[in-house]
Amino acid sequence: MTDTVKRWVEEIAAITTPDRIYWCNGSEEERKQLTAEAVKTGVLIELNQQKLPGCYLHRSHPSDVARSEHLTFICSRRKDDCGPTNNWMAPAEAREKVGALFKGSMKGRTMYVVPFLMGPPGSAFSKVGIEITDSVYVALNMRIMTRMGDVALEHLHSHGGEFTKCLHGLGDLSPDKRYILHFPEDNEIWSIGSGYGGNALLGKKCLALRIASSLACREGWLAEHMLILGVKTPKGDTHYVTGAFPSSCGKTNLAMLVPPAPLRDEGWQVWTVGDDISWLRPGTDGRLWAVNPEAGFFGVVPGTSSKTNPNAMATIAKNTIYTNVALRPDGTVWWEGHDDPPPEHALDWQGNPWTPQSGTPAAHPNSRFTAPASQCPSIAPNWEDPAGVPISAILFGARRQRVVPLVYQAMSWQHGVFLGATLSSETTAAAAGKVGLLRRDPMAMLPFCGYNMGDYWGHWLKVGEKLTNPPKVFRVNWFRTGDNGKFLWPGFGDNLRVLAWVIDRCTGSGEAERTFLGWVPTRRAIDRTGIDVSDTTMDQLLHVDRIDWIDAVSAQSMFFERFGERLPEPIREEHDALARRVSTALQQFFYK
Ligand code: OXD
Ligand code: MN
Repeated sequence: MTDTVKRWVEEIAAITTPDRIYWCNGSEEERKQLTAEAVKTGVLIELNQQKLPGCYLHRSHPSDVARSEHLTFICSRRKDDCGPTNNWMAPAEAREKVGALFKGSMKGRTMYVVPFLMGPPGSAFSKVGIEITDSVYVALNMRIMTRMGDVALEHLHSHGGEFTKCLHGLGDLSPDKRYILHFPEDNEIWSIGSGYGGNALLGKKCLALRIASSLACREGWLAEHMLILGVKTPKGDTHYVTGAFPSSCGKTNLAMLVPPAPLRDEGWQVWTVGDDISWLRPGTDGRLWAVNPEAGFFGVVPGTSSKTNPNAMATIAKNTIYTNVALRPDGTVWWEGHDDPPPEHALDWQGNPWTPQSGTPAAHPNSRFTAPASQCPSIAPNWEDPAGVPISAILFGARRQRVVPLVYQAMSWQHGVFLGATLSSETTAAAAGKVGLLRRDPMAMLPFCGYNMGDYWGHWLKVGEKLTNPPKVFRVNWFRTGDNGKFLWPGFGDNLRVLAWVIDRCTGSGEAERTFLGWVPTRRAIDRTGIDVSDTTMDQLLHVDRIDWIDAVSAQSMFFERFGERLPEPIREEHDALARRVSTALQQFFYK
């Protein structure tokens, strides 16, 4: 271990004054010991080991169940570098205010030192972090979500000794003393007052997205909130696709997609590479290459079943930490949308007696599973390839009941960046706050971009300049509803039908019509064999409405205005061009 790591740990121990310091090595022996400790102290509840081997349940504090975006700050030296979509705190103020909360905060507790590697061992993509935490739950989750322990220290030695300092403390868990701070110029993260995944497992959102996006901008790559999957076509070639969707919009389900029977019989197959984060670099061949920096899945539980995601069900059948689900009398777990009907009696996510008549959810809507990626039946054989996988297509997707068609293709990389920049979605339970409101979520990175979002779009454009063979870019929306409020598209496995069109477009076929939005599939371009989607429904799914888009374009203007000078000119041009196309389409409608 380097002296820098040792010195930093000593420095933090002097401030937080733990009773014990424990260095995690990542061994199986250690997992057993930490798990036993967590069970003894009530942090974990052992589940039925016959039915769910290696599985445990954790109940969080009831006020600590989702990411706290309003308490998340970017502490860049200049406020402008943080941009209008992030909360900013001056670094000196942050260190003073939050430093005071860390003082003596680990007294009577154990401080765990968790070295971790994001990305495959030996890969040029990979980065090392060291998390100091007083939560055994965090240490055990980090063991699943990252390559933890000696493997990280070995990478540190052989790759120049640079690492992200990640300091986490539970504090007293009160929301008014909760802060998640990022110091991009110092490669450092401080988080106190929350044990929730996205706030506390610092390798994930804090390092792999906020800090990494800022490093990536300096180093010429991209850190994105994207799943990665591979699609093998009946011809036998495999195409890799990434998809940026806001939290709780189905990234895990799409990444683990099981082909519907008629497509499976034709020879289609889907491989999972990652379900949440992707790090992308231009390759020497002019293509964009991606790795999944994580080693596990921290997925949303409710709605997961053998019908919606059989691969996830198989993945979470063992060695899984469940957080905030319901506990059945036989020591197994249950949640809304589970294969089994509601149990007659259970303990809800807070440990209170629950029956179907209780009128409250048994599992928290943002309850989660933490499970090793290697357990996923569809995990790609090359998911840990240090070189990554070459990307053919990028999808930007979100929840939109109206306005946005099932799928359309951008006309160029620049137009694709504009599609990402204008992504908006109805809010979900993954972040604290109201569910179902429309919010702008560029590239699904609104809560995760570690610097000025205007500069971030500029960086996307620059990366595009390095690609002689860039991925094609698409906007998708599985969530369009009809007049009766029901989803028009079956979704889940049938999304492969849309992916098949996407791949056709990447390989030079696939019927499409040019509209003012971009290339929209013709009614018959998406295979509907074996599903009950009529021509009329397909027309509704693909409909591009001129009046709706007048409103959409003016909402985009208001959003872009917030960036002032930092809005890249090409994005402004794309927006003006869309406005012109919509207005021409409208004139054609009135005067035809
Ligand atoms: C997540 C999130 O946990 O996006 O992946 O909230
Ligand atoms: Mn996510």
